[in-house]
Amino acid sequence: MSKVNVVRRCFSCGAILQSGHPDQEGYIDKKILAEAPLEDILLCQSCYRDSKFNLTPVEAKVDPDFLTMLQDAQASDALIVYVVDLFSFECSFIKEVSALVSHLPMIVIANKRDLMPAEATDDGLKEYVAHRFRVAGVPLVHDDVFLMSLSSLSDTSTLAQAIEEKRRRHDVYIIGASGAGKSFFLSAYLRSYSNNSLRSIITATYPGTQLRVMQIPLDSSSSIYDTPGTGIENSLLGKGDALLQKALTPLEPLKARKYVLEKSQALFIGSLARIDLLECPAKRCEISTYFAKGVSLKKVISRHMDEEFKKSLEKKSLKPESDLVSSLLDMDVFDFPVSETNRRDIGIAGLGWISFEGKEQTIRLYVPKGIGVYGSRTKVK
Ligand SMILES: Nc1nc2c(ncn2[C@@H]2O[C@H](COP(=O)(O)OP(=O)(O)OP(=O)(O)O)[C@@H](O)[C@H]2O)c(=O)[nH]1
Ligand SMILES: [Mg+2]
Repeated sequence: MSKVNVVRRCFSCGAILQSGHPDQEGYIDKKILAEAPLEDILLCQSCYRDSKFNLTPVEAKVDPDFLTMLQDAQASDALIVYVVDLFSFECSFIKEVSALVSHLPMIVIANKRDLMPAEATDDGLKEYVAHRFRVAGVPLVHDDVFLMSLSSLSDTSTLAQAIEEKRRRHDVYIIGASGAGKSFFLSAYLRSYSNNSLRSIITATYPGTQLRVMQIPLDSSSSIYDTPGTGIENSLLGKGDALLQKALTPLEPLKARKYVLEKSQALFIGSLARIDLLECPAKRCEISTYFAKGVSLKKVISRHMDEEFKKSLEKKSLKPESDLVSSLLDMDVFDFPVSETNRRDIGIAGLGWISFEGKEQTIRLYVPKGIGVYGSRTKVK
């Protein structure tokens, strides 16, 4: 048989890659096309320039009105009560928001404690949350973090007292990503609230913006504001239909499902995501995975991983499946070269995370386009 050349396609747009015509579809630098190993993912120059690939994990967008409101909070030296969801933690961070609130007094409510695995400790979780805020530029300490399970009628009196002390008679803004638990907090807070002002609780448009906020008077001149949640369009919990949301939302404490991966092996996460162990100098990598029960996981050993993934999508064998992903072209790809040697997490916004000992691995993550990913120190020690 005569020689056959493999035709390579752009991973993002599918165009056949070529180096002869820079003005035509599928153009890529000659050297890259000639020298890139066959298993490497390649992008044509146009897709690469469009930043469709692997540049920075996506952050949620923020409504400019929200920033206007936070400027008010800043001007009045208000207390920020920042509600975060411990399960879907990553959506909480938006650079512009962190920048505006970083110098304000702050209390963080780390909600949905009930969903954390049995091995998670209160101290470990508080330290994790404080650390992640510090990395985002907000100087938070362990004692500013309150762990709560607000959907189970928690006692919020200690929290209410901390808010009262820390606000120094200034306004209070409850902020956080959509679905983090702000309204649940407010309901709990209102159970022991008494209105000592002459003003009523109102829901109104915040001055100078289109935002609808609930304003609860605290005294004659200050109030607490329940503000609209910031966007979670970079989270799987902000995408897809109700069935998908149901499958992804844990209803009970997460239980670690453990796997051992060797170099070039992969873990398929439902029909939504995939983790490949590209490099592993220590030969094997033990990982604990934390996903809702309804998310099927499958360890895959194959020389043709893309083919296997395609077959798995076609067979719809792994749950949940979603029309967000019908082929690899619907996915963003991120590589995590792990240089740290402590216990690490790599996670996918709204889906869950894996945890492992850092040992110079390189981990490749495939996620639906537009979904945020992160790597950090571990949440559960
Ligand atoms: N497991 C668990 N779920 C919770 C907890 N608190 C709230 N939820 C769930 O999280 C969802 C969102 O809670 P909300 O209080 O409405 O969230 P929010 O921050 O006000 O959301 P937006 O108003 O959209 O910004 C609800 O479906 C609750 O059932 C909790 O402590 N544990
Ligand atoms: Mg709400």
